[in-house]
Amino acid sequence: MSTRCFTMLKPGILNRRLVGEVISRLEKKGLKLIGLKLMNISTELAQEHYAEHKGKPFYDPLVDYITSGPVVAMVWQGDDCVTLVRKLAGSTKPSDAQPGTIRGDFCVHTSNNVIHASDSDESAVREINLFFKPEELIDWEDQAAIWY
Ligand code: 3AN
Repeated sequence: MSTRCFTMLKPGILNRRLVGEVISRLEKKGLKLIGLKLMNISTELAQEHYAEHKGKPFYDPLVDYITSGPVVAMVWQGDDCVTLVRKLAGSTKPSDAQPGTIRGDFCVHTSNNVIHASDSDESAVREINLFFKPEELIDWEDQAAIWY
């Protein structure tokens, strides 16, 4: 079933000029990009996005990190999209992330693990609504859909 995943490239990806590399991995997998924007996140939005982690020791540093520079916010769509994006992203802890995954290849510290991906279809809906207006999403007709 076609589902959506909110995905965010954190500031470290921009600092290190890896935006194209990471988008390319998601695109080549066969997922469909239906929303994309470069944005500065307000502290309020960052806190809301990570509300489930409020009170944990890494919460404030995490909010500081993702508001430290622009992020690339995206919505990807496809069959089992959340599962596929999270597989490509790799484990939360970079030392557990397999080589070949985004976190396995591009980061060392859990606190700066370079990419966010929704962890369920329900989270995806919540996060997409936080970051995108409905008119910012374009569910374009996929002429190559037979491949995906
Ligand atoms: P994921 O992003 O893989 O779904 P979550 O939801 O547990 O993982 O954590 C959200 C974010 O919080 C992670 N991407 C990471 O940046 C940060 N984080 C999680 N656990 C830790 C930790 N133990 N120490 C530092 N930062 C953490």
